Amino acid sequence: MRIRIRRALLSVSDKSGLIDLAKVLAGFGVELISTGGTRKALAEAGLAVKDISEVTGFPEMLDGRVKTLHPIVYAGLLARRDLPEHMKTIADHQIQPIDMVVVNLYPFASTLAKPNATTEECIENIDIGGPTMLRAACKNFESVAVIPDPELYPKIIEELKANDGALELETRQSLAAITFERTARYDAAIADYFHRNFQKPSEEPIPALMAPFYKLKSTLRYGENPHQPAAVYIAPGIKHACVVQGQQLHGKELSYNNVLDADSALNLVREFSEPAAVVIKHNNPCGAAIASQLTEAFANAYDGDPQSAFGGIIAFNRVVDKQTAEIMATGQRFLECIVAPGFDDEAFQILTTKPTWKKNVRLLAVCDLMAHRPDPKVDFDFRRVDGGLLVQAQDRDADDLATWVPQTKRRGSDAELKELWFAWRVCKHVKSNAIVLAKNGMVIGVGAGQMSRVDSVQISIRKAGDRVRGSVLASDAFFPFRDNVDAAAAAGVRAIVQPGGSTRDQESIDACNEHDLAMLFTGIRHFRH
Ligand code: 93A
Repeated sequence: MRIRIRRALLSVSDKSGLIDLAKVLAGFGVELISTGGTRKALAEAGLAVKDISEVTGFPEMLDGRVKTLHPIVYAGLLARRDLPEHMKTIADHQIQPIDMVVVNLYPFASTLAKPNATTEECIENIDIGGPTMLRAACKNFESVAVIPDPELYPKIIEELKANDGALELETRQSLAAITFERTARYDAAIADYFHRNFQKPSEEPIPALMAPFYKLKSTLRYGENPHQPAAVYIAPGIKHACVVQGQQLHGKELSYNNVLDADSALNLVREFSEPAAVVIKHNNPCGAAIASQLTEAFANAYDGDPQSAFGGIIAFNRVVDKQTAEIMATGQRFLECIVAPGFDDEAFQILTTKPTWKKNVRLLAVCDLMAHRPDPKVDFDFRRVDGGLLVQAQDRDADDLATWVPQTKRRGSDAELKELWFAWRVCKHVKSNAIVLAKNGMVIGVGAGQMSRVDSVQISIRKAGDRVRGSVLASDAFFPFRDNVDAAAAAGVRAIVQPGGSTRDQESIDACNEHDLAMLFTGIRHFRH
C-alpha cells in the first residue's frame, strides 16, 4: 500500500542532499520537523521547519545527548495506523503521527579514523537518538518511511514525484532492510571499538572481525600454531548438524585444527546415505568408505591409508555402535577425534577407557545428519583475503549422476559407475589438484593439493599400491594433457570421471580409447582451494 507522507522528521549529521529532498517534501505539503543543526540548515534554505523542542515541549539538553528521545516522537513513529486503539491513544495525548524519518548518524567511524581522536570524542560520536529513530521507523515500515543515507535521496525524490508525494510498501520495506543493516553495522563498529579499548585481548581474541554477527563459543588454546590466538564463533540461526554446534562428550578440548578437520570430515561424510566413515588429516581425506555395515565402513576408511590415518579425525554418518567402537579401539590405531551423530553407551564406554589413548580421544556428538541439512540459501562460505572478504555459495548438491556423459567407446559398467560416483563425491572434498582412486566403495589413494595434476595422479597411484589394478579414478578438474590418463592406465585404473572442458579433451579421450578405459564427463568442477 502507498503511504502519503504528511509529517517528516529530519535529523542528519551529513547534510549533503538534504535541501533538495526537503524542498520536494515541502512541495508536497509535508510538515518538516528537525533538530538543531539540521533545522538551521533547512531554515537558511528558506524552508518552513518546526524545531523538535516545539514538538516535545523540551529543549535539547545535555550537550545534545537528548534531543529526540521523547515519547511524543516515539509514539508518533510507532503507533500502528491500522489499530484504532493506537490512534486513539496518541490522539488522547495530542501526539501526531510521523510518516518519515530522514536520519543519518554521528560519524563514529570517521571520528575513530582521525589520527588524534580522543576517547571522549569517540564516545560523544556514538549516536543514541539517531539509531533509535531509525529502528522505530523500520519496525513500523507499514506506515513509516525511513531514509538513512543521502545516497538514497535521488531515488526517493523520483518516487515521491511519480506518486504524488507517496511511497510504495515495497520501497518502505526495502528501506527498512537497508536501515537495519546500517544500524547493525554502526553498533558493530562501536562494539569493536569497546572490545579493542576496554577488554583484555585474551578474553575475546578476534572481536574486530566477528563481533557483529557471530557469537563467541569459546576461546581456543591457540590457532593453527601456538603463537596464534584463536577462538570459535557460532553463526546465528544454525539448525543443521555441524561441528561448532556439536556436543563434546569426552576428551581434551578441541583445538583449532581439530575443528577445521572435524568440519571437513562431517561435510564429507554427510555426502552419503549408506553407512559411511571418513578419515581426515590436515583437512584432506586420507580414507573414506561406504558399506552395508558401519564396522566395515570404518575398517575400509582407516585401511585406505593407515599410515596417514594415525592421529586422524574420523567422522561417521551413523551413531557409533559397540562393534564399530571395538574395531576402532583395537591394535595400534590412534584417532584424535571421532565425530558422529551419537555414540551408544557401550561404544562410549569402549572408546573412553582404551588405556593407550590416555582418555584423550575427543568424542563429538552432532545431531542427525540426515534430518538436519545445511540450507544452501543461507549457508555461505566466507574467506578472508587481505583487506576484504570472499563470499560464495557452498559447493553442495550440484551433482547428478544421470547427467554424466560417457566419452569413450567403453561406457563403463554399472559397477564402475557406482564406484566413480563414490570417488567423485570424495574428490570434491580434496584440495586441488585432487585425484581420488577408489575400489569396492573404499578410497585407496588420494593425490591432494599438488600444483600439477599429474603429480596428484602419481601420488594417488603410489598410495594405492597393489590395490590400484581395477580401480576407478576421479579428478576434480579437467585433464590438461593425456599424461594423466597414460599414468592411470599404466597402473591398472579402469574408469575415469572428470568434468571435461579442456581444449585438449580429445587427447585424453583418445588415450582412454587406446587403453580401453571408460571416461565420463560431469560438466561440473569441484575445485577446492
Ligand atoms: O545525541 S543523540 O544520541 N541524542 C538524540 O536524542 C538525538 N537525536 C538526533 N543524537 C541524536 N540525534 C542525531 O543528531 C541524529 O542521528 C543526527 O546524526 C544528529 C543531527 O543533529 P543536528 O540536527 O543538530 O545536526
